[in-house]
Amino acid sequence: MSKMSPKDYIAREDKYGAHNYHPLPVVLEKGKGVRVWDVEGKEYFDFLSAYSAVNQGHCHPKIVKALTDQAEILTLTSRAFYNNILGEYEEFITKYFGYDKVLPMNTGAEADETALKLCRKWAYKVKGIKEDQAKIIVCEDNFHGRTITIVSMSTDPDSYGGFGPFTPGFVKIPYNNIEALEKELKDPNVAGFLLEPIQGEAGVFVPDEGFLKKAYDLCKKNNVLFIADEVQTGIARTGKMLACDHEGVRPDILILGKAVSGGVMPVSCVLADDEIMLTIKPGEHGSTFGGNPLACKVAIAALNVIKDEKLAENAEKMGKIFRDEMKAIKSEMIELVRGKGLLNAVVIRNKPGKTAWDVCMAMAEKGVLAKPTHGNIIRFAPPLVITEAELREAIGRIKEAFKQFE
Ligand code: IF1
Repeated sequence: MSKMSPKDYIAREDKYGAHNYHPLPVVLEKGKGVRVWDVEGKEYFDFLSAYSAVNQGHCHPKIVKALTDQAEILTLTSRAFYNNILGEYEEFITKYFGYDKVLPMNTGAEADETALKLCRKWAYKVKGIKEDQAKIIVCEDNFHGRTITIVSMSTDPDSYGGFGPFTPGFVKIPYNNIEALEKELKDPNVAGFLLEPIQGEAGVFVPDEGFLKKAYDLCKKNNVLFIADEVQTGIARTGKMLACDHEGVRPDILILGKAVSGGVMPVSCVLADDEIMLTIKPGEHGSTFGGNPLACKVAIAALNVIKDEKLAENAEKMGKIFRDEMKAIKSEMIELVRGKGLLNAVVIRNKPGKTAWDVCMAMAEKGVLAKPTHGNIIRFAPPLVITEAELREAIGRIKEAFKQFE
């Protein structure tokens, strides 16, 4: 059969795969560092990083080596037995983030679900809320994953529509609204407050300076757990190891995923201290692959890369350059530029033929990959290993793409 064209790859996925995504018509086959190549050999700068899972860059040699070395020794035992790697990882990651214990899972959604279960258990076993009465406060425009319970917390019809009936026990408040939080915290049945320190999917909403600290202090005052979903904002993406670090806030429950593995395989986890973590007893929670030896070795390597290569500092530095350069673009299409570290977004004034999608298609043509969210917001999140030269090269291509619409 002659070499397949991009259209052939797309048609095959369309025929045999569920239609739960609408990807940009780009067919990738290779990735290295900040670059990816399509099946025709065209090179792109990856400015999505698989939604911040590839912070360390595509196929980082140290992470891939950890994978291939362990893959030839032992990949999975299940938790029915002990193994020689899980404890090494548990000690490593709890010391890395400063918590008593870790509960290893695989996807971000599973980690969020785990956090919800821990919060409810803590409510009944420690805070003393009556069984089945625990409430968890969440924010409007949140994104925490795609399970039924998680979409029960969502305010986005695309996320929850047609998937009812929903899990009860969630109270929704506007994001970045201390007064609304203070009001709901008066309810003695509230056990936790779950939030993204920056709302990624909603379009990189950065809350007001001081919001996280005020929210944390209010939760402490009301004996409510502050639960941070850092699946997307964590692992150095926003210029600090965790987005909560910008305000010196230490979440009671910390949820991590994505770049914990550098995008090499699904690895997620929940970190908490003993009072919370030990409310779950043997047999009350688990996962076939959670904490498997392969994932443990990959995660250790991936997290070492973050510190060894000072990727938080680089994200901080490159992010400032990126936002300054984007703000300097004179285009009536650009409504505003916002973000922190290398999690940034450009809000587009959509007009027919001049939408965020059109800009993303034009950027792809120029060799920069990004994708719109909510129709008019383009999220820019390159791997944190990007050098200033690479960043400026990519910015030049982005500017050219915008120029096409003048
Ligand atoms: C999709 C969004 C990003 C997340 C936060 C938990 C999860 C995610 C803060 C769940 C996952 C992914 C999921 C993917 C697209 C992407 C996404 F647009 F959906 F929201 F990044 F912004 N908490 N986000 O961002 O982690 O189970 O996927 O491992 O579902 O389309 P997961």
